[in-house]
Amino acid sequence: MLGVTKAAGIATAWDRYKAQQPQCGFGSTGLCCRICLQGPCRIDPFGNGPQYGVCGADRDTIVARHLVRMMAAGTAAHSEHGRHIALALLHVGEHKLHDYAVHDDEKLHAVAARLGVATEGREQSDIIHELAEVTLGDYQNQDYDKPCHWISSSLPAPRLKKLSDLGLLPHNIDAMVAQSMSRTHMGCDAEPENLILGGLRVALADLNGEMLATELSDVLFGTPKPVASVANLGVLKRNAVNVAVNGHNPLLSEIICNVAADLHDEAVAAGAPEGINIVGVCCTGNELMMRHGVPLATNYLSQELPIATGALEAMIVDVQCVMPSLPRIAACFHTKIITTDNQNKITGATHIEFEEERASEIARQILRVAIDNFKRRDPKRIDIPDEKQEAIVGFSTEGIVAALATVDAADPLKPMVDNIVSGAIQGVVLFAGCNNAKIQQDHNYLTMAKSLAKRNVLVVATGCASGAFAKGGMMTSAATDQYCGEGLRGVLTAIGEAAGLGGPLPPVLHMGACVDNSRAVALVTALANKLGVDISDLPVVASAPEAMSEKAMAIGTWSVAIGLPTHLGTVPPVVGSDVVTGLITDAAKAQLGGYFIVEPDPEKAADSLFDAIQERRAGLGLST
Ligand code: XCC
Ligand code: SF4
Repeated sequence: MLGVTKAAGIATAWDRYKAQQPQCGFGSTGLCCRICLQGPCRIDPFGNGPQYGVCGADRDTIVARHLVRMMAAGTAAHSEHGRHIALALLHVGEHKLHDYAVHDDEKLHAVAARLGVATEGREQSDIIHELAEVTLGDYQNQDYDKPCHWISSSLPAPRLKKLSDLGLLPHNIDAMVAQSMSRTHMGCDAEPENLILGGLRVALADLNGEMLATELSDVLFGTPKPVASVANLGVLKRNAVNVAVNGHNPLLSEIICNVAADLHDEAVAAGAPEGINIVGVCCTGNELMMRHGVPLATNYLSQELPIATGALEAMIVDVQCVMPSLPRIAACFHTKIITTDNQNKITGATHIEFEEERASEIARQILRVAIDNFKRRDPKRIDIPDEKQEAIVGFSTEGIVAALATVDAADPLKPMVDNIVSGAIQGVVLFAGCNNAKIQQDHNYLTMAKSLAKRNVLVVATGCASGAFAKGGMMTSAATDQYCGEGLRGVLTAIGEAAGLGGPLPPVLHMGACVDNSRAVALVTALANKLGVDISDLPVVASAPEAMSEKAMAIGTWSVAIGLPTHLGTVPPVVGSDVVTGLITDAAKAQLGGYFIVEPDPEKAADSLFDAIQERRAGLGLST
């Protein structure tokens, strides 16, 4: 597709990245401060020029403050998404929303029990109402010593104790975001260590927000279980009205899927014999792919390219990671970009405000814009690449446990634990995070996962990592035979057969969108509890080899806080301060067990993660 855009003289993210070179060295190292109007102040990294900003802030303060602000922004993003879902649940409980209902009563009961909401003999609407109120309490509690409900009912006891002893358990998501902004205001917290502790606390609030967003979405829309899907641009159809959903929040996209079938005849009447074809982009795409097998067109970095096929009638966007360039690209084709959230508009897009109270009606209105747009297609410009990759997806924690239960119904986690102990599975790596224009799209993911799978490391993935692996053919049974070491292949084959998947489990398990990193936490928590150890003892590591967003900084930081060695393949803006770099690596390891590993080279990064897994295995007295 880049050939198409190039021939048409259309600039994409890659062209804009090139035009940005060379990028500013002060910004890259974190040594530029724009926090007050006396700035911007820059610290000379080589020690020759100025070493203090106008106010006297030094390199360590400046780097730490900006890092904390990134974490706060990431936390705000996930937690707003979570609040949106929690409010929807509250309103379902109040019988105000007629287009939504509980789709997973079992999950509702499980979550309610965990959070201390009584269920015995109660109406479902009462349970969800109280569950929503308890959840919203995590945005409202003013007692600093009372930690948020979700996190404190979800992590293993030794980890909670450690975080509590260090004063890191968040009490209120909104307050944590506000405090992060407040302490990093000009003339406030200047001590790098104290700032980073604040950063850890806000990042743990991010985890709390992710947990509630994920699990309440499961209550409303169903908990994912393994399902077959397809990925890459070939999922667009010449003979259908193609509609892409892009962003993160499933509240709208779920309804779009529900009503698409109702409008089938209208699409046919408009000239599209195959009706409406919904495809996903980024994490909205992951949400629909996980729950319903909806095809995924692409992940973050190539989100402009579905437009260049000339066959996309509309791209409906909600929040986060939506490129503001989309309407400019769309103007060169017939595609309509439709924004739907009043806090997330883009110049040049059509805005159709989404309201949960009128969800189906608005979803139909939006789809009719797409149907009506079908006639504006230019048949001569249609160019859909013949690239399509099958993928088995939908491995929520419950989905994984259910697959394991086919091997041992009485004790589902036992086969996994036994295989980790025997060394057939050396460990587990969670791939999360984004694409980044600084890296060839998906390259680090595929390189690292292949390298680790060969060494018998089980891979789970979320967010744009999932998109990379789905497109890259790592979510098929065939990939297990092709890429896994003998031990891992044996285990995945046995489970796949027992679970009736018709072949081995794939080497990479799709756990969902970026908010669904909380699913991976649930999985490692279950493993830690089963073994009676802390998360920091497990041979489990995390990696964001193509990290880009502020959300990825928040996720990476809580991953460190819960005890995981966490790799970043892009260099965060911290290298201007040895003190801050030391805090998030060596000091974090000593205090929390988790720490950052920054390594742009994917082969070397895979080696470092494998070493970290071996260190953990040795710590547990397991064979290495
Ligand atoms: Fe965004 Fe979730 Fe990153 Fe992808 S992975 S670029 S945050 S869409 Ni979460
Ligand atoms: Fe400069 Fe200090 Fe203002 Fe930052 S806060 S811009 S270092 S004067």
